[in-house]
Amino acid sequence: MRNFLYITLLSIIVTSCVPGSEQTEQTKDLEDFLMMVEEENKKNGPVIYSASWISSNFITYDSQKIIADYGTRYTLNSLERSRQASAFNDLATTPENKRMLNILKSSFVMPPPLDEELASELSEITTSLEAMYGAGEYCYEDGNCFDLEAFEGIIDKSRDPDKLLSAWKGWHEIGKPMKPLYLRMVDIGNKGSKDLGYDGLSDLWFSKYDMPANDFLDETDRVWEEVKPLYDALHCHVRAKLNDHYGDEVIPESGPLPVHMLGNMWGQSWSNIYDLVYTEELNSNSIDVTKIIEEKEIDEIEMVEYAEDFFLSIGFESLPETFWERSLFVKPRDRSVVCHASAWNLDPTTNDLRIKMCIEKNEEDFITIHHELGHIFYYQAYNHLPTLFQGGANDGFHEAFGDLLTLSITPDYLKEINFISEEEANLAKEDPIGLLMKQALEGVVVVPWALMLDKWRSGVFNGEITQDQLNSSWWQLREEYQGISTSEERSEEYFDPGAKYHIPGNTPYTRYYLARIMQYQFHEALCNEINFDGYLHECSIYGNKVAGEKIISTMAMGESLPWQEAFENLTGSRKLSGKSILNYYAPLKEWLDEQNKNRTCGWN
Ligand code: X8Z
Ligand code: ZN
Repeated sequence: MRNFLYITLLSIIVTSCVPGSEQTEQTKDLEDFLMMVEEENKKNGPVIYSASWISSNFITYDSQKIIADYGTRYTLNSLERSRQASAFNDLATTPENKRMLNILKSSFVMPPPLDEELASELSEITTSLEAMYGAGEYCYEDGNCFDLEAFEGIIDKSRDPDKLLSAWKGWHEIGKPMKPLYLRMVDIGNKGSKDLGYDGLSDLWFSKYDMPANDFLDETDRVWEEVKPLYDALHCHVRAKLNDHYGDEVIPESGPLPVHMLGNMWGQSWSNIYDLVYTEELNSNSIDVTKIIEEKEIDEIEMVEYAEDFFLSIGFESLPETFWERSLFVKPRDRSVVCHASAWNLDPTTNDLRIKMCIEKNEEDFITIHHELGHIFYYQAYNHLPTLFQGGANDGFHEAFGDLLTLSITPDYLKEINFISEEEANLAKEDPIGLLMKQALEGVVVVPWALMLDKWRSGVFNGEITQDQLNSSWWQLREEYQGISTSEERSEEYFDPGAKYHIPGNTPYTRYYLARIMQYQFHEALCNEINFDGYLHECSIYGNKVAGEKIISTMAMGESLPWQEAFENLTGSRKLSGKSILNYYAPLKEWLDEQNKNRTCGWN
């Protein structure tokens, strides 16, 4: 529960000093205040973003020093503005003003108290954590060093259990030194959140959804209960097929799946083991986008151009020249950068938009590029709004639109952009199970992971997970939600959560859970809107201006209204639901149930 006492007291001070008849003067003060914030945001935002861009693109001693200092000053100023916003609380005369004040008070991720020393300590910690991940590498005794991309080269492709385990363990060494920093950061962040009137970081993080935090968390659990049978069926089938391939020694017939055998460092997407889990004869018809990219010699920038073209086809305006000039598309050979893909809105006034990504020429990154451009076109669609409303309807919306478009990368779409022939498209369509399996290994597999990650974080924030349980609780939750475990005991000496970008990077993760649920609700609603008749997985909105208009008008609302309004604009509903993802995968679920008929499923 939020603590309103601090805010109310300040409001009393302001209102009690001024006689009631001067209400309009106070309202004017509020308007002046919001105008001042707007001017300040326009001036300071681009500078802090530029500093941040440099520090992520060139991880050096100096760049980290500069960003830590800028970060401290920026945060202290934001805290001061938030304190002032609280004082105006009772004076907001319009829903817009109320919402702006609320955004000013709640848009922190890891706030320090309004104290220079603590703010500076926190800023140094968050900067170091991000740099430790970005510049992270593990060196073996023979002097050979591997960074994340090098380890992923093994994890994503190798089928040798020993090599896989060694690569997995190598990368996870990176977490160890993060642990004390992480704990101290949480300590300061909790203090800061309490000063802002929240119960702590967890309350701050989950109070951003236009409903009380507990109601929101109940909603996320309710939807997971809907989706879980689909995940369980997939898990059961994947385990059986991996067991067939590797034998009992590597993949036990029952129990959780070993994380290093799933074709992804975190076991959050299993599409790299598609060929092992879908061995039907028809799988020779499946489309290999990686192979097409290689054969057509499509380079990194051309991959981004294909994604841009999709957005343009549904009515978006093209990206500014500066996007192409200033983005980072290829991993530099000579320096450390934060390679984890991101999309930046550096200066809304000049439409300075960029992505930063170490693109690899494969299917996975082709999908991720669409994800990132979803952010970029969202920025472009709402940059006309006041700065305080320049955000997603909620953070899940911001993650959802790029993913939504990737559901439209159908065989017909690939034919349209000349990736495959008509004959190849028809052959692929003859095997809906193959197409859906490929999608599900990414789109369904990620769901419990995206839910559990912040369950862990929230437990750490509110003290339910204590310092001596950081790693064990992580693996307990991973087993409970995902049915995934490690093949060897991981003691508290390790800090395995630190090996996932969003933990040292302090990026909330529930947004991806929301996105992965909403993207199917959006897709189903748009396919109905355009009167598509057929399997949902064959529906593509490519080139469809009616669907595009729905998306653009929703994006253009930014954060100016409760997210339910934006949701209704797009889907006609105001509620999250797992029904659409179930509808999308219905043929696969039926097939999986048939495959699993004589198998024992589950992992407890
Ligand atoms: O972090 C991302 C994006 C940047 S917002 C690349 N994603 C999550 C992840 O990588 O874990 C997209 C899918 C989930
Ligand atoms: Zn994203």
